[in-house]
Amino acid sequence: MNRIFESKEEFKELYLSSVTSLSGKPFEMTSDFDRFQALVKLVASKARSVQTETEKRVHDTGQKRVYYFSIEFLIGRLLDNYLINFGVRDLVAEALKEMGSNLETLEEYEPDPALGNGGLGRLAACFLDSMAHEGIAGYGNGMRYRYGLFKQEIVNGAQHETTDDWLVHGYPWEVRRQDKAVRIGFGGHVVGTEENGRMRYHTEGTDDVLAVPYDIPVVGYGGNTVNKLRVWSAEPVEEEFDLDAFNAGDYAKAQAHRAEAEAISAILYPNDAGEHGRLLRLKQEYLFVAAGINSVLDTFRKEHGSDWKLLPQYVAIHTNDTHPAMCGPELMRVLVDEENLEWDEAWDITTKTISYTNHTILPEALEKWPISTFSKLLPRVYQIIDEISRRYNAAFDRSQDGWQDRLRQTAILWDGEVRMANLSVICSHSVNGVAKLHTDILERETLKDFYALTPQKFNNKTNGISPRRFLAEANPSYAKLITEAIGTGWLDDAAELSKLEAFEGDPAFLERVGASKHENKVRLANYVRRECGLAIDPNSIFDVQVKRFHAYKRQLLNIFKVMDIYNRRIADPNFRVAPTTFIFSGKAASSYTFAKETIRLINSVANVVNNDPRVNEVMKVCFIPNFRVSNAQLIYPAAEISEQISTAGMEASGTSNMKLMMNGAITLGTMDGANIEIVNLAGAENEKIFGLTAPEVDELRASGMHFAWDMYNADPDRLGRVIDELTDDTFAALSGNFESIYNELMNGNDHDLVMKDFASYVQAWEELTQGYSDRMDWNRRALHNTACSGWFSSDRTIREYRDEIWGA
Ligand code: GLS
Repeated sequence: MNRIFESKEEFKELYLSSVTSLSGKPFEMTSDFDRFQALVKLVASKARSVQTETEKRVHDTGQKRVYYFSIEFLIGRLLDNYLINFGVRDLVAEALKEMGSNLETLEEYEPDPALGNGGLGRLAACFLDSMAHEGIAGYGNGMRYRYGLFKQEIVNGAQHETTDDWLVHGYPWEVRRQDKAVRIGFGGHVVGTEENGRMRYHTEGTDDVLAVPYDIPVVGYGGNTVNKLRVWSAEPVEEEFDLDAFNAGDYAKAQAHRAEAEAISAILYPNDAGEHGRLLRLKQEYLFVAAGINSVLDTFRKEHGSDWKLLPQYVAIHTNDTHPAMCGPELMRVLVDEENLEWDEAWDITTKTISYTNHTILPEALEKWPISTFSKLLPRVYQIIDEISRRYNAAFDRSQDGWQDRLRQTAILWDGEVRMANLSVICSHSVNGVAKLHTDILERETLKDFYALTPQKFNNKTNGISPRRFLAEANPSYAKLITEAIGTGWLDDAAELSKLEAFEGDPAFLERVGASKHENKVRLANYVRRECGLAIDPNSIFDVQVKRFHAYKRQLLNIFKVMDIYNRRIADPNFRVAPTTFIFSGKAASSYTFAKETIRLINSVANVVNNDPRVNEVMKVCFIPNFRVSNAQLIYPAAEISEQISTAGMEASGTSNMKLMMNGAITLGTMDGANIEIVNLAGAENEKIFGLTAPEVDELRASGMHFAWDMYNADPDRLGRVIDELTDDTFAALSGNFESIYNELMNGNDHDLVMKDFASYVQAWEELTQGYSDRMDWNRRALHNTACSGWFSSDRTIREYRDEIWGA
């Protein structure tokens, strides 16, 4: 462990000087905010010294550099994480206490940068953590949005979005690198000139903006590697302040030029399943791709000169979903237009350097852009895409039956659109899915024609999570217990968590597992009281579904279960229910009506249930607003049931399933995404599986059968009742009833199979919760889940990427 402070005394001395020099006040007069700022500055400066050493090591050994391009990074708060990774958390906490401060209080001042929507963005952050831990020279490349994902407030049960002004007090971890700014051109027209018998192209008349990088340190556990995340901000190339307009009182016009440039990095699009046809989104994508490629090549040139053949040997560029799909054409553009390489050589270099991960099979998330928009905004990049497409089509194997259809499915340009997923596959040497089932579906369905053409490109990399953040940091009481039992090795190698299996028969230890869970439930209950003014009982089961709201994730199924249990308990006070708190959290894309109505339904049910003394002994419903990394870290450790109930085949992987498993929750889920791997590792007897399987879902959908009304009629007392309650006034008091959900289900023929899976789901829940009375056995299953969760460490995932894709 490379500790940044040898002793409390050393820390105190450095810290005192940091506080006073930064605030300009005597220590006693400084505020908690001053102290927080100074602490971050101190840790950041230590991190930068290690970064310098890392950089030297990478340079001297000629280590391959991996660049992870992602339009989202959900990094969460960094301070606690970095103190843990540098091995000084306890030392710093004690020293601060002796100096009259509380570490946790100071940590609350850190913004939680919401530069991502959900799983995809958080995965990117876990990967940065693991790359640094594994000693990989791995760098994030993304966007620095002025405003994060909206702040979610609940008003009369409904989601309201307000601005997330996360930079309002500045961001103490970042360093602006004006010297590394890159000029990015949009629009204009392509000009070709002949040079030594060969055409060379450049673009004239572009509208330029400046991409300015900000670097954030990424500290790996063990403290030996500090990498960086580089995020780009858009600014005007030069200040064009219109003084005349200003003097005439037209302040908006005076600043119009700046505002237009800054708009490109103003916001994160609040959707994790595509937001298409928006010119600004395309500009964002090109900005971070072009600026990123420029900075990658700049570093390469300094180390290896212009011997571009060596690029794939020293550089890997990974594209996280299709958002950075322009990496291929942009790299081609630079190599051909600026570095004067022949097309074939440039193509060989490009495809050996780039790899691609697909994160979803939802058709609406496979990005497509109208050719007319694309070619106007990025004329030269479009020409290159057109040439890639022409060559792809020309070389297409026409000897096989059905080649026309295969070509149509895999073409880049089709129907007036640029298909970014196909572009990504064609420009990459590797294409992976994020869980076994997902990769199978890509190979068999979504990308089957590519798989038939180039099966060797395809591989699976099941997602993972950082055990430092989601166990050590989020769950200190459990982490302490684990370390007492098996030592600290699990922080380095999460596979060591399997040593906990030896304690599954130890009643005293299981007692302590339960006590730690209870402590976390109390902590969450306190948060809920503060945030929502709701009292929840830490002695009840905490049943948790936290994730983005989406029809396929079926929060609707979960709340139907709650409605059903409520109805049955009211009808029969002797109906036995294990006392449970049903906890939901998550945001819905601001334009996604169905998802937002589901949130409103949950809050409307909560409003009724929580105020009905007839059921309050046994149930409460709790919606925690504004789900984000920081409150997620309070929720996962408190969970006992992990709701992973997506329609089978739809959730590519899921990662909250892994976070909850590691924290000792039992999965109540369908055979979908990484749930399948959870069951394989921990055994079906330690989880609770229900519902249709992916092949059954396919079959049902393919049959075109209409069953919604049959289901409704077949179960009038329970399912039928729940459906009726969408449109009567049972849950309408808060802000009206739920006609649109009703219509979606009954007229849309239950597309997500909520009604089909309802009976088996509720039954599974009842069976699972009946087991809660045998607390010893419950705790054993919880511990077993933790013991089997080590494989889901993102360290394991990253080692697979390193060995099988990046060759780093
Ligand atoms: C997602 C998937 O929906 C998740 O299942 C997956 O775990 C995550 C990371 O691979 O990627 N795809 C997406 O567009 N948003 C996601 O969270």
